[in-house]
Amino acid sequence: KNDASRTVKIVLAPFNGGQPHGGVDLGPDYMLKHGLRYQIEDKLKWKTEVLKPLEGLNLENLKKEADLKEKITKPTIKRADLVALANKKIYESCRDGINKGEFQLTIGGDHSIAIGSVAGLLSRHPNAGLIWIDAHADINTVNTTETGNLHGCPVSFLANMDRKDWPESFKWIPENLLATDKIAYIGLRDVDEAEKKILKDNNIKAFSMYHIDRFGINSVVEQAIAHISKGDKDCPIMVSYDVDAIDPEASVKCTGTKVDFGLNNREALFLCERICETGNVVALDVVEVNPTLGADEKEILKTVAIGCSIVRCSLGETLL
Ligand code: NNH
Ligand code: MN
Ligand code: MN
Ligand code: MN
Repeated sequence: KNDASRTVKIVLAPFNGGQPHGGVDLGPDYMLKHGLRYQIEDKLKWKTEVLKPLEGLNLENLKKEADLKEKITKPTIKRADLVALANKKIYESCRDGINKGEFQLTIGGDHSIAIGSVAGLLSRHPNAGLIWIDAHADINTVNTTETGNLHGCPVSFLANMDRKDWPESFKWIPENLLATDKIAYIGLRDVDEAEKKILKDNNIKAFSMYHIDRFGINSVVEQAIAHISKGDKDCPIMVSYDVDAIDPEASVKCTGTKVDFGLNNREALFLCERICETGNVVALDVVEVNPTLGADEKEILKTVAIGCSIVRCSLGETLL
């Protein structure tokens, strides 16, 4: 919390295999080049250390091999073994390379990397609640996905849904990891029919853009925190932040699946500020920054900059 020895472990997850676009693997590079590490150390006075769980893997080669094979086999989920392998590395790195008092910051990469980051965080904080900020629910199972893109499925793996139908390569994921009543969504506006049924059947707390308009962002975040904390004022909180939650016109044009009418810039950062203010936030993912999808430098800079702002606000920059 307000401890002088606080350290951010920055986990780099430059992985793009969970969706069709190249370039989202450049998210970590761009955010670091934008000065993220300096901002955290110099402005916010946290120590930083960088972990690179994917360093040994030739991801582009592995992806090519998988795609070549899948041209013939046409599986319902794409590059499953590759996504499973990368996430196992991220999981192990988060589990073994980070101490309980340290802040886990994972920079993606596409949102499939949250399988590893959330599983890793829960290995240290099994009672943590998860706030998933996204235009999408990312809770398709291996059986419901329409696209086969695994960045649309991480929550179903974390919550152990349809486990019997998982490829063997995902079975490293612990079984009783995340209860569905420890999840709250904020920002939803493009949810598949099957996902709506999953949310409903499991009674999962989900705040869409409608709820933000109806109740305001302050009430929504308060309700989300209360829901996942279940009366424990010290309940650890993890935030998994997909930048496509933010409105494309407001700032986020460089992301693979833009959806109109999202969070404005203040709502986007207020969420981080308020969650930080609880003193309980232990981990953050920032995912789906894709610098190659910008029309010009200005668009790229805007997306990368708000990605960095999400981190700083989550670490307390704007709290007086
Ligand atoms: N629901 C869709 C799918 O399963 C879209 C997911 N895309 C995302 N998620 N960007 O955050 O493929
Ligand atoms: Mn997502
Ligand atoms: Mn999304
Ligand atoms: Mn859709």
